Amino acid sequence: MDRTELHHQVRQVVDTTPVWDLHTHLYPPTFGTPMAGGGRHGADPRGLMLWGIDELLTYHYLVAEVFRVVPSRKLPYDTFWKMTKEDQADHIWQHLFVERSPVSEACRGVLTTLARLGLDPSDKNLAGYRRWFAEQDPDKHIDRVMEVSGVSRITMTNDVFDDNERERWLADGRVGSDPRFAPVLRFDPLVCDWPTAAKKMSAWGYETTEEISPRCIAEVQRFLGDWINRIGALYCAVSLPPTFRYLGPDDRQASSVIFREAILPALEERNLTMALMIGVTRGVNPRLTLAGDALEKADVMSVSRLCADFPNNRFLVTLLSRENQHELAVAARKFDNLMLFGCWWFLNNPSLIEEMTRMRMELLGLSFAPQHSDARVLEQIVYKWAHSREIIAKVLADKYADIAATGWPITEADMRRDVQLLLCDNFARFVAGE
Ligand code: FIX
Ligand code: ZN
Repeated sequence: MDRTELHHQVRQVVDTTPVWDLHTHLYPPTFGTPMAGGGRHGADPRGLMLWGIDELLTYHYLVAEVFRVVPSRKLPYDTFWKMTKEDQADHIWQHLFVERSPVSEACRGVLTTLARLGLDPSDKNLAGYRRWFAEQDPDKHIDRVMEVSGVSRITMTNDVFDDNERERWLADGRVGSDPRFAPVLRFDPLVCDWPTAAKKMSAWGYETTEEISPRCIAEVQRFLGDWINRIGALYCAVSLPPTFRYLGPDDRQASSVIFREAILPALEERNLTMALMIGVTRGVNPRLTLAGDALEKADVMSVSRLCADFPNNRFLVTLLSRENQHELAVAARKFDNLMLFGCWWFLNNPSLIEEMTRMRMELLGLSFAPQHSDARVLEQIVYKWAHSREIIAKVLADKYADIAATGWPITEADMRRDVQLLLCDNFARFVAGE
């Protein structure tokens, strides 16, 4: 088989293997949706299920990009935020798609998504797209979008410190029972801002105080147990700043004490994985809200120390800075309780996905989870997976060609087995503790 044929065959296998999307910010309609659509769910302005053309266009990646071309000295941040969602979407469409070519990855993503949903991306008028989305029943639309993107399961991010989300779980625990969506317990303030977390938990009936006493630790464990059970968490997750350090057994920083004495023992007891997403500097430009976060390099040695000091815990790890990726891949060679995942956020660009996937495969073989979508708007899974599948297939085909050149045979069954590991089973088996 020549390289072109091999590439074609790998592409076919990658395109037809269902993905378990292991980190998203998506929700089923039970969490409410601001745009009702043609189905049985009424509009809920604070609803968490985001979908449709206006949400796609006002994705925070595109908000950051539109302020590059219409700066805040022309359209002040406050004025933009006071506009309706439709007006914001019109503004972004006009300036990023109509007045210049939409070549950035986030812009291209909107076009791929429209095209794969069967819409005509050359239609420069938003009215037609709006009509089409408004006719969709959100529940059935999820099935269609999952089918088009080849995603078999979506993993949520369920932030227990977000009142909007928390209250929905407390009102009716069945909000999370849609089998298409796996719940994940997220609790950043517990590690990043202990005083605030302690105050909130105490208001919710847990005996937590700013000073971390043994009683406090027991109460954090009770809190975690209650919420893990309530939502049926698949794993737990935090996003941490680049300044995060774990210095070992004598480290008295609040974040380290909470990890060492409360979180990790609670997760070990329940055989649950801890996901660490490290490197985000929140609110570098707070006037951009969600779009105002940036990144810096993280400390890989802290990840290694956690893996070494807690051999009975499992860590899913992704880092935000490109500069950290080589060190992290080497760390994963040292610890079997460390699973690398995804090309996170600012790394989710074709050039960087290719570089990272190639390097990871060279250092780790097939033992990593190459991508997650991080989608915030349902239909984004279409483009995020279409674009990443293309790159994963390209890298894998090159690697197969290299080993085939030695005389090692590669069958289609081998390809299917390998791609299944990359797109689903490495993650599934890791969180299952297999
Ligand atoms: O902390 C996170 O999970 C981040 O992925 C998000 O909060 C971030 O805003 C995002 O959407 C990145 O893609
Ligand atoms: Zn995320």
